[in-house]
Amino acid sequence: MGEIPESHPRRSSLLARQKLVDAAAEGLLADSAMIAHGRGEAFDYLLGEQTSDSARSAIREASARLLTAERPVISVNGNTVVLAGEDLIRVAAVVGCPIEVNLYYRTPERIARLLTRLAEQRASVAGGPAPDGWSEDWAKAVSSVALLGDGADGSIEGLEGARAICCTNGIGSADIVLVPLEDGDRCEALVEMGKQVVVIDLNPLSRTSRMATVTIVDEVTRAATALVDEVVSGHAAQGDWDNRAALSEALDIIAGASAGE
Ligand code: PTJ
Repeated sequence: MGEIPESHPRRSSLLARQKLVDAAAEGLLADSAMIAHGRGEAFDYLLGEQTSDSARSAIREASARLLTAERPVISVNGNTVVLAGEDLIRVAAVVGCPIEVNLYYRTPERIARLLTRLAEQRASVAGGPAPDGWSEDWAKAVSSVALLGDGADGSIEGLEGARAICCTNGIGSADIVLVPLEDGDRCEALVEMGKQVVVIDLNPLSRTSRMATVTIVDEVTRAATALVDEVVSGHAAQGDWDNRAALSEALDIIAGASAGE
């Protein structure tokens, strides 16, 4: 793809697409990754391509829950590593939790390639600046982020086949899982196992969005960047979280967009 001018109105969208095109050529993505992304883009367009106040509240709630959990884990798939891997490594460094590569379309080759990509991202983040407000040894915190997914030895109850596979020292023993772009069945199975599930999904109507404990209706790249700020700030939870209300607020934004408000 040629240079995209800084002023191009769809610059960030075009850059994200190019990242996915390159990653697909490198064998990092599922065959249907572009379809999933396209569906996300359509919802993002209707949401105004910005983090809403309601999504910001969900990000704050997610942050508070991750920081107070005993065994938090961040679960990532192909699209997430490519679009938001570095910021999720920053989140993991601040929270002090592992990242597990856990795929819907699981193959050993993709697990290995995504773990390699995450290790490269971790090295780059460790060598870069600490987020504003962080005062401890940044390189040490980042280097301590464990990358799981290889040799997975556990399973998610209630699921069959490759989708059930997970790491016992990751998702298997987690009390809260942050899992962007998740599938509805797996989200439900994790909730059934008594875990809190925080999802990032642009579709407020998806089964995943409706099953999750906290749904961040936002684009994964933007949400991950905002989540870094939140975990560093360390705000407390806001009290009772009403996930249905958060989803209704997202639907109201979409309804307003289609009515030309
Ligand atoms: O890497 P794998 O094998 O785990 O496969 C990953 C995909 C995403 C291909 C797989 O999980 C899949 O098919 O997902 P779905 O069922 O199509 O769901 C994707 C959901 O994520 C949809 O509700 C989209 O609206 C949403 N979505 C897509 N892109 C983004 C997004 N949400 C936030 N940010 C995005 N960039």
